Amino acid sequence: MKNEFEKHIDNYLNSLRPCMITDAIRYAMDGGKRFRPRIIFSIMKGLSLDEKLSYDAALALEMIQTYSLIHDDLPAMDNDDMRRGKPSLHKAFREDVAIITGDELLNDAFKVVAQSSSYSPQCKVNIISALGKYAGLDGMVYGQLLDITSDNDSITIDKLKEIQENKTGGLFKISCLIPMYIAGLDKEEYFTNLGKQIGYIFQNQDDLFDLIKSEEEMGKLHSDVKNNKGTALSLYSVDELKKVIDEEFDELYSYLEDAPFDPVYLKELIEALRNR
Ligand code: GRG
Repeated sequence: MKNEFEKHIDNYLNSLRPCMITDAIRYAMDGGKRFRPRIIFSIMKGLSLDEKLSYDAALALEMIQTYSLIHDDLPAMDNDDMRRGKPSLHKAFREDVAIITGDELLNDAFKVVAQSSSYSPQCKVNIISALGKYAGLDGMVYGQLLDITSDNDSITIDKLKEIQENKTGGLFKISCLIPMYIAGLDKEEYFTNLGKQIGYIFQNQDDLFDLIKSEEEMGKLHSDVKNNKGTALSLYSVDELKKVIDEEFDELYSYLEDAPFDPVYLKELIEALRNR
């Protein structure tokens, strides 16, 4: 049975104009792990807030996550044929349709927050600004630029961390900031650093799994080597990278000791991340 957030996504999908783009959005949104929304819900619980209040912002973030994957899979980017365990959008539909479906998801993400009845005007401005900032040139888009212009031979640890903080950490920063805005807290630095740290771990794990897990388990093809991408495995052996990831988890746990919310729910999610 679908959980409440999945039903919220369905309600959004059912509100869209029936056309090929809507079919493509429905196809692309299906099958994600919803890890970024789940971070939001864990922090909401830790702040003793009803997680439903965050659903529109979480939906917007998941829409931006989905657009980024659609565009990342395009022939001009990673050229991946599989995503979320099925043919990537440009394979299942058409390349031109995939491009504008990504565009539409990005546009509509801002509209979903702007039209939400869950947030005060100031809270909407804060959430929309964070989405624009950290999914854009102060986050994911900048990270993607660094990523597509880096290669296996020229990557350094500093460059790798900069890519991870922006490309992957950008959306995790938003996950952590959304509950902060909803709660009306003023702790931007704490929540941004929390998202950054989760981003490092998530991306290092992704690079590791790209090598050691099967394509079936990953739900996508192993394209980093094919594309001569600079990844953590350009710099570390598998065992070294596992150690780096363990140290990053330790740092995350010690950071959570100063959390301005009850971290018990986020820790549960982080444990699931550790054991995935
Ligand atoms: C900015 C034009 C433009 C395109 C965006 C940033 C980007 C391109 C793509 C990101 C692709 C990527 C592999 C990012 C690293 C983070 C990562 C591992 C994403 C996959 O996230 P999961 O595993 O995926 O949470 P699901 O499908 O579960 O949502």
